Amino acid sequence: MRLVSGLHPLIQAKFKIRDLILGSVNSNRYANGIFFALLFLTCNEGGGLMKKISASAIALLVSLAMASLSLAASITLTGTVRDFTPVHPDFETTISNLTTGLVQNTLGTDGTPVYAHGDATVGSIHGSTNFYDWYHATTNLMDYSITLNETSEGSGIYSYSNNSFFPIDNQLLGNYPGYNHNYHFTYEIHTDFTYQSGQTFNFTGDDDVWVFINKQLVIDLGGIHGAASAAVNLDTLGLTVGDTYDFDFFFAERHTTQSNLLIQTSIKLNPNAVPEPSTALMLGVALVGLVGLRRERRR
Ligand SMILES: [Ca+2]
Ligand SMILES: [Ca+2]
Repeated sequence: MRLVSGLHPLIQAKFKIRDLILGSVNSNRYANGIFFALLFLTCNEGGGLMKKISASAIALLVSLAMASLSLAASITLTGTVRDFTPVHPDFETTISNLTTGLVQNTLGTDGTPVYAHGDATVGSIHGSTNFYDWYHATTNLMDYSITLNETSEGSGIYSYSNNSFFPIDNQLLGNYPGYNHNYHFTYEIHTDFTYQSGQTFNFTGDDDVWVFINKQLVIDLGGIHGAASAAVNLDTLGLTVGDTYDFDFFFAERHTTQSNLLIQTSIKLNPNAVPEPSTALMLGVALVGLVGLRRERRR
């Protein structure tokens, strides 16, 4: 918290409100917006206006509290799921176990992994033409979002944990006959982040997972395998503190019966989805409170 001596006590109080909200939300743009709206009202109309506590002011404070609650620290990431069946040779095929080096170390120019073994079958991937389908198929696909929640308030550690990651059950090509889930799919997420020293990314899951940071492969868990873990310390990647870098995540569910997806990271990934309706509603209520307060003051 930063308090500047000599400022009107009311403005200092607003700094406190802003810092309180900043400490609990993923993005600071809402908190700063509320803060500067409040500051504008004070400077524009004089501090004397805040001497009386009106019904609108109370409504505003309640709205701010609700908006703050609805902006609990979390990161929602939206990606694309593509559905397949064992008709495709790479799915429900031989269990290869964990196989590194299946894709090239640098992300392809179209932003997807490039199979590293040409027409050869490695890691139960039957050549580059079949692998191309994984993240390029133009049918049987849909958006899907996951939300990483801060493990505890202020920890700066964001987590998503799902030991039954089946995002398209009863959808697209439907469940695998004889099973209660829609197996055999891929999932990709693209976003970016601002690098700060000390950031880490940890993953546990199956089957194939590849993570690229700054277009370089940093997590390499290819193959059809049980849940496997890998971690990367971003301080080892030669990044520049304060610069923004791409983050590209690729997952594939290729074989019954498990599908695990667990992420824990201190990277503040930038949300790539629109705000949840509840968040937008609370911000709207807060703005209505602001307008009401301003009108009341004018009477
Ligand atoms: Ca499927
Ligand atoms: Ca599996």
